Amino acid sequence: MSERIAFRMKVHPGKVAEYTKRHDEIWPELSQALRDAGVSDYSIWHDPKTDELFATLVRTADHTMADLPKTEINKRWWKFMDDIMDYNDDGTPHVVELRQVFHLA
Ligand code: RM4
Repeated sequence: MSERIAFRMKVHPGKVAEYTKRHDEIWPELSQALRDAGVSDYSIWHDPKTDELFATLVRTADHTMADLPKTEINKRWWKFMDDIMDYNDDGTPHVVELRQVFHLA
């Protein structure tokens, strides 16, 4: 069993090229940590009009995504990314969770 989720994040104006580059060169340890947490089929799309990022991913029923922020690798990645994305005051990326309203299987 698995589920697909979707959420929005935001990149700073003029920073999408850098954002894309960093993801093209994503740290293998971070990809591994995501996979180990039960995440797959993760993609992020950019809206050039608003600089919003639209992400979808699939996660297993027994995923451990909630534990990811506690891992060293995730902490390092979020620190690395904090100059080009919108963040909350607590040092986590600003994420808006989205609700699925339609699905054609
Ligand atoms: C994003 C952001 C997310 C992370 C992806 C891989 O820019 O940091 O939290 O899951 O990168």
